[in-house]
Amino acid sequence: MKPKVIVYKKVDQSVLDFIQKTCDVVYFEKFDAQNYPEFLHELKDAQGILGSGLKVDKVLLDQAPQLQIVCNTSVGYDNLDVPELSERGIMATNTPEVLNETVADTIMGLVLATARRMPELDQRVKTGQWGTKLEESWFGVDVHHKVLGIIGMGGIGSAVAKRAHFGFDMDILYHNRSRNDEAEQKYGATYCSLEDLLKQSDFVCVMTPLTPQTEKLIGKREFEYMKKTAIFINCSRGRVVDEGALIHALNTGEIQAAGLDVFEKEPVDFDNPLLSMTNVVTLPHIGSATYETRLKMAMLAATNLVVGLQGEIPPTWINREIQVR
Ligand code: 8YV
Repeated sequence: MKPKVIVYKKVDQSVLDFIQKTCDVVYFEKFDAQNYPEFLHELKDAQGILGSGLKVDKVLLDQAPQLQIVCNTSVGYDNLDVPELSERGIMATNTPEVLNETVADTIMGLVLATARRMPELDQRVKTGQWGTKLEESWFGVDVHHKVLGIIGMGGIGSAVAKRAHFGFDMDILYHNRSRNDEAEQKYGATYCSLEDLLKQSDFVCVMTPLTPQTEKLIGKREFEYMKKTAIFINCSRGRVVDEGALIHALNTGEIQAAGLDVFEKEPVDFDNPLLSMTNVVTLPHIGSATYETRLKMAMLAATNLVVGLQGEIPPTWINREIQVR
């Protein structure tokens, strides 16, 4: 008998076909509060689940006695209670690496958009404000030859460093749990303390995963350390930053601008003060959201699922140390 799995995120038909070769699939193309009870019902005898964003914790796992594997279609897995999964002998997998270059493109996009004020000026052009003389008050600041501070030099951080070094002649500072020799050698990145990075960088990019150690890593004191001309970029998780402190720093001119793909609460509330600031460029958490990369992520998650349920080693298995169920 084929194992039963739940796919609770829209995936390409090719991904679904691949999973269906070896599994019985219950597919929630649109997963929301309305069909959540149905999902819980199906979970009772499911051996695997695949999707993203779902909080997989003790409460949910109590309703999934047959579960053997949880496959996130994302690199971040702050939605998973990994110790609880490990305790129960359930495999957890994510989709690292395949999205590095795409997220790095998004980050460089935010760097350029904030520095050159592109969305703001786009609006000015479209609303007929472009007079015969270009106002100096519409000028931006250079990106090339500036100092880029990268907090979290993993795969995505390295892909950003590569772009910044070769494409923009930027000097790269980084702070990370451990030294990244490759980034130092290939992109001339210099390791430094968080405080030094914040004090010296023209652009500060946060790329750490959200963990208990990184929650609100960037708060009041960290914004105070930054240059008044600093541009702050966050494409990791909203909760890595104290959003109140960010709003305060922007309001008081402690920093110059921000480019944000992520927020404390998503979708961000329409009355969030960040949305009415012209020096803040916002995106709806689209870091990895290209057709090509999302397909690669879904296929990697599907491979983890299929391989894991066949008793083999999933390629990107998070809790490898466990005794599987
Ligand atoms: C996705 C992400 O937006 O991979 C991550 O951690 O944040 C993004 O790539 C998200 O998880 C939806 O798949």
